[in-house]
Amino acid sequence: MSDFNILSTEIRDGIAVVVIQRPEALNALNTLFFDEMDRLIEQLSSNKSIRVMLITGEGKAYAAGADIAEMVSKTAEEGAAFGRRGQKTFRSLELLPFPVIGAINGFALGGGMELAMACDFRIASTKAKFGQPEVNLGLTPGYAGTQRLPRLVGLGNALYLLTTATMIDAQEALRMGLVQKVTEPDELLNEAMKLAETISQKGKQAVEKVKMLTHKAMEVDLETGSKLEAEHFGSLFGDNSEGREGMQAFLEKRKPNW
Ligand code: CO8
Repeated sequence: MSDFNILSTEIRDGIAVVVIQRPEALNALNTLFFDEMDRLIEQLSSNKSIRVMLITGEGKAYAAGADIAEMVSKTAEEGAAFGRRGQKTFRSLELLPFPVIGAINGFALGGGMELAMACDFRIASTKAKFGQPEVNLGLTPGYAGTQRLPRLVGLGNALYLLTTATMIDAQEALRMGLVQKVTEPDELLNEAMKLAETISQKGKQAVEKVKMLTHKAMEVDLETGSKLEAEHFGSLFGDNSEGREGMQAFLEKRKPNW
């Protein structure tokens, strides 16, 4: 993956650690970022050894938004296309079979916060700052921020953040449920790696199914989602199945051999 300019990726024991490296522009998300992220998602989705992905940023930002310099002169059609392009990338990220953890090191603003929200869950450093400042620029979010934010923090919190452009710190983000854990800055990557390692020791198919089913819960009614859960639950049983080995290992007081 050496032909990437903005994204550096290292794969260790099934954990892909991705760092956004454009610190001179606070990791602002430009076309090159989306090109590279699309290619990376394609590569990682076909790599069967990956169990978890982590995304963090270099420097004082996770990502300070879409690249304003690149957006400023766009026409209405170009603006809509730019938004759709980013939405597609973030949706592909969300649809990766394995969990994606956002390790939020600094500013996660606008498109940067939308990237964080497209991760499955988030851990933040005490230096992290979150916000959707688009209305300051006379814009709405364009990468599905208006859609994911209320799902994560509820309608009132979402509208408070979206209409006032208030920037919140990690503790406030924790209180709202936007992030799941807060750490000291120099502990962020260690903590994120620990979570990734914890997940990578579980049944791989079970984790992938849990991810898919839990996302479905946001999209379908209870009955439909429950039916789907029963089918996938059942698919983990039987000879040579992951579930059979996991349950057998419990009964034999040993670690599962997955
Ligand atoms: N785009 C382009 N460049 C940026 C961005 C950005 N989003 N953010 C920071 N930079 C650049 C600055 O221009 C500056 O460059 P230079 O050194 O060449 O002047 C460099 O990064 C460092 O930034 P600052 O000097 O401003 O750093 P400060 O520490 O003083 O301030 C802030 C940090 C508060 C984060 C400040 O940089 C800021 O307010 N940035 C903009 C935040 C913002 O408004 N983000 C939302 C952008 S809009 C968006 O994301 C919409 C997403 C959907 C798009 C859909 C398309 C249709």
